[in-house]
Amino acid sequence: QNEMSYLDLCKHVLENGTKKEDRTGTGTYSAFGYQMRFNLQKGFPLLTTKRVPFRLIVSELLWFIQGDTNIRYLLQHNNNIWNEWAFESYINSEEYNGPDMSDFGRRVQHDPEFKKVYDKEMSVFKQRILEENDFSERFGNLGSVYGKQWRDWKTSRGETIDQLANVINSIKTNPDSRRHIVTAWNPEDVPSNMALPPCHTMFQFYVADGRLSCQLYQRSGDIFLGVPFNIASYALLTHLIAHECNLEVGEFIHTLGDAHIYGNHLDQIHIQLKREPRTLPELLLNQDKSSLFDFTIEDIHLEGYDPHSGIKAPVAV
Ligand code: UFP
Repeated sequence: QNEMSYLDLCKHVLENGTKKEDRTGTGTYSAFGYQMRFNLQKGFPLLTTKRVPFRLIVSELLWFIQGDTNIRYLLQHNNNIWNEWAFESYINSEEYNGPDMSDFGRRVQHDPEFKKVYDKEMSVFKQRILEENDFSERFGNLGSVYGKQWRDWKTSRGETIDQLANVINSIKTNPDSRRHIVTAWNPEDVPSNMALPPCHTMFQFYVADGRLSCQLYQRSGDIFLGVPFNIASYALLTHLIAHECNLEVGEFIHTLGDAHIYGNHLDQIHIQLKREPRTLPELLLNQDKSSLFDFTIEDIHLEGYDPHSGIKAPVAV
């Protein structure tokens, strides 16, 4: 069962993880270097031991694939996962003259009065991103995040490289190549131009027996909140590229650097580990489209997703 490899990761870190302080001040249990394998022929690896919001994964991935770095598209699809990063640059700009929002990520979790003020400012911010072109250009853009590095990597000579189109081309024309790589880690852009230095730093494709496999190296993984998203996102990317290249799907191999469980996610992980995994869903892609660059949200469906209920947990910021 594919889901066991995720549940085994949770157990591994609970049993062998070291107590480690981290950037966010939350504290983690962490292990270094771990690998999970998901056979994509045996169902789509969206966890069933808790509900994972697939529509957010789809819109975020299509946003990356389009090379888009502006949160407007995400907001148009009711996806709020990148809002805080854009909001941060707005409140630090001269344009912002509302109430003090410093350290908002932590304060919203502990101060209900502040949360009300924050929610109001955030909702005004979102509205303006959606409605005002000029505002959205200035404050909706996250800079050198995944979409930029995948599709529009700037070279020192001022040219750009479309890594994603190139890798698809090389899979089609030279499947045996050992160089099917896309990297998001651009040392020149880390950390100054980036809202968040990329967590999924690079991935490689591999073709054998008519099947496309993908391996991701993720430098840092929040096992409870981030990793379930990351697994599904790369599984979906592998399906989309296999579809375009007329290949079957093979495996998704997920290699983690610092694999950590935050101290305030322990109860949640224990609840999840008591649950029995169910049959994985199947992914259905619109067969009338071939290129992943033409795919929209409506072209991607899941069938048979019947998970246990979602489990809430605070995000470390
Ligand atoms: N994180 C993930 N997956 C992601 C993402 C972030 O697990 O796709 F964008 C987590 C990992 C870590 C935090 O807990 O976010 C990033 O912090 P740092 O840059 O200090 O590793």
